[in-house]
Amino acid sequence: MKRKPLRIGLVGTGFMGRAHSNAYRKVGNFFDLPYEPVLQAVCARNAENVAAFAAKWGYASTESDWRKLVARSDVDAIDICTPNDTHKDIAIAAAQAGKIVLCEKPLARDAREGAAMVAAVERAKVPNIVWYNYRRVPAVTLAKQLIDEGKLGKVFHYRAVFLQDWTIAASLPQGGAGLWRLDVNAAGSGVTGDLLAHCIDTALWLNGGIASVSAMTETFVKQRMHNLTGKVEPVGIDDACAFLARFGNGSLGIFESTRYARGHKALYTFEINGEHASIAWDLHDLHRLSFFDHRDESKLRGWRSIHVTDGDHPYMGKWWVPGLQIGYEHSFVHQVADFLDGLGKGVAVGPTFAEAQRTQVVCDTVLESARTKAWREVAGA
Ligand code: SOE
Repeated sequence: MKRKPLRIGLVGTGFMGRAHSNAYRKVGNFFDLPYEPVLQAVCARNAENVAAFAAKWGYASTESDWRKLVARSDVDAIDICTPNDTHKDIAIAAAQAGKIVLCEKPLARDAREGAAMVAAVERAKVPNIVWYNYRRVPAVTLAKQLIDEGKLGKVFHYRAVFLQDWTIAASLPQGGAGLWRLDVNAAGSGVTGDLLAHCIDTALWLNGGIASVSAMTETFVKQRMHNLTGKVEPVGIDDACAFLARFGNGSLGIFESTRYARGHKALYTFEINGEHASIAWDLHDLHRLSFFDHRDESKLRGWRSIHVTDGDHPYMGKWWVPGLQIGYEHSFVHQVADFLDGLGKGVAVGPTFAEAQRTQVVCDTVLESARTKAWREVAGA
């Protein structure tokens, strides 16, 4: 298949800038697609850093002002990998310039910003997507297939946690490169927007809409030195959040996230219990899906650990040979592959901005419930 070039303009050179660049570079080697990403330009404020990043990843040019990048006629798509407080302005400007927009999660700091971004891409009719990458871990995509095939039957319970331990030290500052997730002005919220947003995106995808929530949050370290002001300032983010949820399909949800679970670096797990079967997944063992089916012959009944590496498992036919596993970075490759495939067919590929906005609304409702100490209905659920 002759591939058309899709010229990428990347904004941001941090952890996600690397994850996305890696995906653009690899995708064409493994997937047959109508488009080939071209690393046209990368943008970041620090000229030295951006030049080093461009050299390392193979970008043809650099910019130090995202407005210049958005205005360039030799760029087709803007990929936003900068802190959350910059997503709205870049995405809206990119949409107004007629660019395809790819945005790192969460869509925005809150649902108000998210709504403006959805309106902009819909008004401009530009293809758009948000990088909720865990949907495209093959074991998670397999979970989706099993649920859609009705293997679980009626779902009763959805349980998800995302645990980390990297902010326990009270001496850790907030703000600036690497630590903007602790600064409420840059991030919008703490674990709710950063980690629970992943859990909520997966849950909405696998189990449908959330109707109402009851939440509690805590900020364990109340003030931290701010890297940008040099002063000790109040901490405005939630360090931990737990919430109960009622799904539209009648099932009950429990979600928990914290950056204070000593020993856990990125423990994202979920378990879903249905009338016939249950499934469970663990990011630390991401190529396995646990499955229990009550309809199995009773003497053989038990939890199976499916090694999701066979040619007929989602995405796996494109990689090595059965039994050989892939990892975290491949979820980003899969997202690019699906997006480019959709672009060729003229169909939207999720999570679109509009879909990611539903996660944003749940996050806002969770924080509102915690603030008011009351159950809250999720608007538009
Ligand atoms: C936070 O530490 C973080 O990097 C999130 O921002 C990512 O979205 C998550 O996938 C891993 O943890």
